[in-house]
Amino acid sequence: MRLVVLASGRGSNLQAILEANRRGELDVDIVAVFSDRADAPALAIARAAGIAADALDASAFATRAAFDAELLRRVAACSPDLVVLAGYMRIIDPAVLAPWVGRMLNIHPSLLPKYPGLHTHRRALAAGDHEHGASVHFVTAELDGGPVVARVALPIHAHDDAVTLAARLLPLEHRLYVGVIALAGTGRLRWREGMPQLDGQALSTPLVHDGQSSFIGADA
Ligand code: NHR
Ligand code: GAR
Repeated sequence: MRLVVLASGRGSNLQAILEANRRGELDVDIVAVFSDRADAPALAIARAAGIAADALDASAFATRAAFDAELLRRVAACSPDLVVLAGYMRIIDPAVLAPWVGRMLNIHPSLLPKYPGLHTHRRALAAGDHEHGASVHFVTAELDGGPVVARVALPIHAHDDAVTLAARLLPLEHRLYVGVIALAGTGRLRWREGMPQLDGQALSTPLVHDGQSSFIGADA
């Protein structure tokens, strides 16, 4: 499976994907990494791994849609089977996105449908939630609103702040994303008729990841 990764920042999810691939937990061909930020550490991580890495400067485009069209033109030139958003921070224009629906995943740091958008850790704490987590979903026009494939949850501790919570969640995110990409890479997870399918059955309830190495329940 040919994979393209889009990332805006630190790149720890990208790094986790690369390491899982090296360990053989994944068997994907990471063909390119693109960013909307030339200074994204994710680009350096990609280059250090010998992966083509490029940034596009949004200020050089007249409109958001023009930027997205050029970005996805370049992505398309890599012929990916799957595009993975890994800390990608720019909303993609729905019309430009349309042909990619079903071939693009995102990891979002909340238990969707709770807290789409930004500042999820802060919002979960402010709401007094006892549980937080991350979700992997197919990217659709609706921001963080596409079908959720899988989630991982963790308890919120009394003394947590946004920093401690994000730090405890991050390694779980990495394992969740690797787990979902593995399902896609082996062909078990597919997009059929506007819905995710697992092993040929509509995935009507998200899978639950144990935060270690496997999915619980849902037979995956
Ligand atoms: N694009 C579409 N069409 N649909 C989705 O579900 C998307 C998407 C692009 C990115 C990731 C998402 C997340 O996991 C994602 C999902 C950026 C913003 C945002 O508000 C919100 C959600 C996500 C990514 N971005 C601001 C913008 O104007 C910029 C914020 C910033 O640079 O700090 O694009 O959270
Ligand atoms: C991750 O926590 C990811 O869930 C979140 O940003 C971090 C990226 O870290 N994504 C979003 O907030 C998307 N808007 P990374 O760059 O180290 O992978």
